[in-house]
Amino acid sequence: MSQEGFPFSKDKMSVDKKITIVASKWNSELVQELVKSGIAHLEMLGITNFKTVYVPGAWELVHATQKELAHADGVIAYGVVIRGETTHYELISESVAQGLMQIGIDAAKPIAFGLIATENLQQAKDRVSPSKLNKGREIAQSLVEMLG
Ligand code: RBF
Repeated sequence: MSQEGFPFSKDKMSVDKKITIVASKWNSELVQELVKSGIAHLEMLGITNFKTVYVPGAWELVHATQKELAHADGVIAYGVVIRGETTHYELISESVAQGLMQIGIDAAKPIAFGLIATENLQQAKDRVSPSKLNKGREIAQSLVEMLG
């Protein structure tokens, strides 16, 4: 398998931007790993102007992100969707992806897309784990780079 992720850069990084982390409570143990890794990364970079808000599920990430972008410079949206036996997986993951992209375009502000959508629980665990793919950190870094 090819190496996932991208090389991190601190070029033109601003530490004074206002950031909101929006996280869902579905699959909360996994989402909490994303939140913890994201916060640890922001703090490591010296960023302190952030807060975290929680919503019930991934579907609600869209509305909450829109609300937060009214006053924040950027949003990190974290959630986990694991494929089940219904079509809800596709419905939720695709709708949330499109919703977040549209909101970011309309607001002309960056949103880091942290919806982990996987086939099974093990894949989700590997992606959120700080000792494995550590997507929470990578997604936080994406927002920081886009804020400039
Ligand atoms: N929310 C998630 O964040 N992850 C999921 O895997 C997830 N699966 C769902 C499966 C079904 C069948 C339903 C009805 C909801 C699911 N949700 C999930 C919750 C959804 O994001 C939202 O909170 C609720 O539909 C209420 O609007």
